[in-house]
Amino acid sequence: AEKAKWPKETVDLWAKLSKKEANDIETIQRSIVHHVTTTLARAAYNMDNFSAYQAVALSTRDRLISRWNETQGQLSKIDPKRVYYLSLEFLLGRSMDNALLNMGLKGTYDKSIEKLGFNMEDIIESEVDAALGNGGLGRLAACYMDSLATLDYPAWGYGLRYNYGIFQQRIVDGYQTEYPDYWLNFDNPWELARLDISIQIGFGGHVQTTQDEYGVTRHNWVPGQSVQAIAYDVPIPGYDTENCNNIRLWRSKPTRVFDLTSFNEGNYEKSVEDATNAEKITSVLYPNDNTMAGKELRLKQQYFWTAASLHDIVRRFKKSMREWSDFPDQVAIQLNDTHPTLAIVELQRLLVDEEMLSWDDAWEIVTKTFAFTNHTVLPEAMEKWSVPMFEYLLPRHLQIIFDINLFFLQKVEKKVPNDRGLLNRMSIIEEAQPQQIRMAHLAVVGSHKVNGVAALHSNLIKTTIFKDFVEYYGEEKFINMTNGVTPRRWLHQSNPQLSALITQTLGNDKWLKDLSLLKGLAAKTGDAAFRKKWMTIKRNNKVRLAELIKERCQVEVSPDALFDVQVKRIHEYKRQFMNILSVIHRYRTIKSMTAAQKASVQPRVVIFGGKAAPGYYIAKLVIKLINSVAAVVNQDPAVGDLLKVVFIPDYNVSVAEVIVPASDISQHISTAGTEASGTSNMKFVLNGGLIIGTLDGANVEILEEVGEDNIFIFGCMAHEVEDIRHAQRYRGVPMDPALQGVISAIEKGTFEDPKIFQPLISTLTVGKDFYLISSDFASYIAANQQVDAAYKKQEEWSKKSILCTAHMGKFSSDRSVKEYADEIWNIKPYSVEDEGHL
Ligand code: T68
Repeated sequence: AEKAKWPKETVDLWAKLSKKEANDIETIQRSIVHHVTTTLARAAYNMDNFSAYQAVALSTRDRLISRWNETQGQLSKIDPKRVYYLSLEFLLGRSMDNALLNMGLKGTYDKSIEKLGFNMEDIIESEVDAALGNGGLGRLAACYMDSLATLDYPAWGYGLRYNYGIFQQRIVDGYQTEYPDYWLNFDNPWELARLDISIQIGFGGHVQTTQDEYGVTRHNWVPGQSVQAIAYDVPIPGYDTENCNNIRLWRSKPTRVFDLTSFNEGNYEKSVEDATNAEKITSVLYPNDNTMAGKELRLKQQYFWTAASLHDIVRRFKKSMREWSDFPDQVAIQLNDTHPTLAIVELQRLLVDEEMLSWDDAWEIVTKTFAFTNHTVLPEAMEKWSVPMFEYLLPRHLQIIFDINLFFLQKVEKKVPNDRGLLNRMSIIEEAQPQQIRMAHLAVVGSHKVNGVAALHSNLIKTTIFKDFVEYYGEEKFINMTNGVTPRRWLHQSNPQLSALITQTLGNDKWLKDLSLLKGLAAKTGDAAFRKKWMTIKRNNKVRLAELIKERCQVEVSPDALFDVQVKRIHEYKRQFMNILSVIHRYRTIKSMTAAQKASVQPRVVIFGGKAAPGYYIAKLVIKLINSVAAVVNQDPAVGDLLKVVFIPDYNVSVAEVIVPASDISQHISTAGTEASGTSNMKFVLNGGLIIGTLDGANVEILEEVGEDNIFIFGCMAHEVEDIRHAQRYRGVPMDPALQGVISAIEKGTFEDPKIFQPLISTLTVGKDFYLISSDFASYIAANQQVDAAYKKQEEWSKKSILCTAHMGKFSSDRSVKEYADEIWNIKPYSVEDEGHL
């Protein structure tokens, strides 16, 4: 029906009925009960916490979707330049609490629910995490979406709707075991299925080459199979704004057309098999972080997702009837790592093969549109695809990549003649057997800006993996965008007491949208009453974490001990191994003490958490070692409360929300130069936790902000690493004696059968210790002793804690996102008006 053709009374009726629902307690209660009795078909007498959660979630969802609809409606009229954030991972965690807080409805809902006989804190626990990510990269995307919405930027995320998120981790006999995370089991109220939005995606087949009427060679890709992409939209509400952005996640479905071909040929089984294969594409998130799996299905995921997203973006652009040359003025696309790099090739293909633009015109549009974020320098994480496999799946795209490479290398040759070595190093194609496509090179060549994620990392990539490219393109293309985290989730939501104290102290809650205002807290370090409140809140958060530890690990820990936390993916470069080795050292030291000496030991609870990639043998052994050490230490009467060790199973976003506010000290101890940024370091310090860390990633900038009195730094620096490795390999460096003692203890069987840990210990033997545990060990132990000593002076410690929070303004993702908007995307905020109706 067209509005223009309707009689006035129909138009008025629609206007009247599409008024937004009011947000008073009674209206909210009605909407909850309405969902209980209709959507859920339940009654008050057969409600439990889970159904209460469902009803409240559905009521929240109604309000979210109204905002989403209003925002998207207004935006499509205005049609401003938008940014599209392409990420294979969005690690959102739970949505309900966050949505209510961001929409300003938490208080009203709390009261509404209480009167209906339920408690908000309890029902929140019924929500499963949306765990569509591995770690930092996926969580960063989620924080950026929160900031983009809060700052009123017109932004969409594009990703995949995996049926299975990151696996669930259980610990069996000390070992990690993996279980599928079928998070959609109980329906997902935080998405909106757009069954009307479906896009055909091709694979395989061949390329037809023809001459057009002007004698120009035209290429036409004829795919051999196709699947459908169905859109699912996830509304992302901003904080303290009506604006509500969108993450569009694609789900794969069989195409009916192709089913029918097989079906009509009488090949029913084949048509069912094709259908199952189509569904497989978005079935599972690959569980690796900082490593490249190289599986065909992963490449299919990448193409499926980038093709669907680009098709959608191009369709939206075409509605505006603008010239193609305006495309980069309407569209900015950010590539979250190399995973979406095929989007560059797909846009070039659409423009040249389907829209008939010249190669050069198309390429100019492409390179003005894309920008690329690099998250790692680890060689094992660099994406490469074998040419034969690629050709089989995407024959036309391979031709385009070879052409991009040819034209690029011709320009390099022109600028720097006769340097075969240079051409080899810079080529998008690696001359291996078989040839490999280097996705990072393709991403650099196809983008106008390349950024690292912390100052140190951004400098490092300019002198290592992208050195030749910096010389060719010039410095301006390679910039730094230091990561950030959203203070809404990582302080306001996860640490409500601290948030309230800060708001009370600063006189208002403006700091939640301008985190630099936290510096106002620095003046309060001299106020003993304030310090007391500050530390009481920390202790309350530690009590909450102690309860979680009791429940999940069956270990009692004292909230008066120093809580020492290392939670992150388990990876050799992050050196959880070094941490547990230092714990063994601590254990041995305590065991050797007299009762009098023990009296002066600072009690410590060492808390680990994190998942290892299922195929990463050494990382899984580290988990086993931690659990074996915990088993011995925790029941040793000679140690008692002086040392406890726990491994919290199934670390995820919602567990992090309990852990982060409760830490006294957290560990960010990667070998210098290996952790691109880290983002949990920012979250811990924001919550008044100090950190012990190396001069790596964003630790360097955190040190700059909080000052050296409020952070514990140790270990070698990034520029020293190569020399140390060289010396170890060729000169032989004796192992640190303390470390030698620890290894002997393991080898003597202090913690289970030492044979189990032999492969782990071998990673340390001289010449192999790639992550420099041995050379950093002594300074690590010393730094930990400084932590103990500092923690004993509680008054001083409370001042440090306050100053930490006070100096974290820089690390808001609002700051990061604004820098991206100004320096890369060239987009402006657009404020949605609350029109009160749709
Ligand atoms: C992380 N990378 C960096 N990768 O390790 C971390 N990898 O230093 C940084 O703070 C964070 O990105 C945000 O910039 C990852 O998390 C992955 O998870 C990943 C996933 C798939 C393939 C490779």
